[in-house]
This record gives sequence, C-alpha cells and structure tokens, in this order.
Amino acid sequence: MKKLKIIILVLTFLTTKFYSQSLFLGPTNLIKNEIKKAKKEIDKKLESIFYHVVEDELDDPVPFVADTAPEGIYPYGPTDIWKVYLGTDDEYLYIKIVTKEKLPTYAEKLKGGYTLESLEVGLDIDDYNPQTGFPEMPGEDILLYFHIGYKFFTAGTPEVYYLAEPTGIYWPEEQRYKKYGVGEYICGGPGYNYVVFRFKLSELGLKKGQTIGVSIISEAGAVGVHHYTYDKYPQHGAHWGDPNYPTHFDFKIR
Ligand SMILES: [Ca+2]
Ligand SMILES: [Ca+2]
Ligand SMILES: [Ca+2]
Repeated sequence: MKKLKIIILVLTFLTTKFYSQSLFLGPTNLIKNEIKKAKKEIDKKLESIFYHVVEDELDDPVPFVADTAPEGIYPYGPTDIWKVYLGTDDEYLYIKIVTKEKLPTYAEKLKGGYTLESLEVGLDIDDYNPQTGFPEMPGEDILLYFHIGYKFFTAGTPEVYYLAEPTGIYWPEEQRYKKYGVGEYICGGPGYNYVVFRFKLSELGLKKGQTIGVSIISEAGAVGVHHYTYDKYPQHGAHWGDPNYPTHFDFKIR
C-alpha cells in the first residue's frame, strides 16, 4: 500500500507539474486547441499568399445551361460563388473559393424534392497562347477542379484534380487533354463556406510573370439532374462569345 501511495504521489506531482495544461483542458480540448492553432497559422500564411481577389454577385445562378430540372435552374447557397482569391508562392497556385453558404457534409434534400449528388468548382485557364487549346471554347487550356461526391449516409469526399495539355481534339470529350493530375486540398470544404486548394505551377505548365485568363464555374448536381444549379464568374451571357460578357479575367502570376 505504501508503495502505491508513493506512486500516486509521484504521478500526481508529475502530471500537475508537466501536464497541468492537459489536466485542466482535457485531452480532447488540447487537440482541438492544437488544431485551432494550426488553422490560424495556415490562415496567416495563406493571407500572405493571396494577392488577387474577385467578387461575384450573390443569388445569381446562370439560367442558360443545358440539363437542368424541367422547371429550370435552382438557386443554391453552397455553390453560389461570392469571392475568389488567387495567389502563388514559388511552387504552387493557390485558390480560395468563398460561397454564400456552407458546403454540406452529407447528401441533403434540396428544394424541389431533389437529393444532392455532387458539388464542383472549376477554374478554366486560358494561357493566351493561340497555338494551344480549342477554337470552339476560348480559354480551355487547363481545367482545375474541386469536386465533392455524395452518396447516401456517407460524408462527401473532396477531390482536387486538373486536366492539362489540350490535344486539339474536341470530340470525344475524353480525348481533349493529354495530362491528368491531382492537386491538394488544404482547408475548408464540407462544413465551411470556403475551400482552399492548390496545384503545382510546373505541372500545369505555368510560369512566374505570365498573365493568364481565368473563369470560374460552380455547380451542383442532384440525383437525375446534371445542372441543379450553376454559377459563373465573370457572369455568363445568353450565348458564348457575347461581347457584353467577357469569358475570363486576367491574373498575373507573381
Ligand atoms: Ca454568385
Ligand atoms: Ca491557348
Ligand atoms: Ca455569378
């Protein structure tokens, strides 16, 4: 018994002296605090990386798309583009998309009685090199995607990927790009109204000092409906190439 008492005394001494913080907060809170700290550090680092921001209107779904529900396009907060931040460091292109509402974690019921199946943000990059890309679709040189697929009862799974090096072959669609690769999902995503992801500049074939054209699309698919909703920045005109609606905005890679 005496031995046990001594052990307990020593343990109490050690835990209060060296682990007082964890005793006070409990291990779960300690981890939560560490995550919070790490998130703050990431946010701080990202703040210094982003140097270009564009702002889209809210509640502005694009009605001129195919494969909508029979009753037309629906407005939907989680894919309503609000702000887009772009930035670079020596190696990566960083993208932060802020939406009007949080991205759902699970497949949810949507207005009209539909069920959410996917969310996607796509960036269409024009390298401004007339020798590459598709004459029918100005700007489709590189496509960058953040995608979440939803299945019943399982949390949505985010994916970050790109298509690059256009072949010049427009149909069949699978033959449009030579290169397929992945990017990195950094933070935000399901449960947040923003997402941050990045791609290696060298993999995309982009260089510092280069100016590219960027357009952003955001869409949600429901079971049986390809375009439940659709948003774009810069705003979409009634037809492709409408001079009142430029397709891209300029972004200079620093
Ligand atoms: Ca919008
Ligand atoms: Ca081009
Ligand atoms: Ca828009």
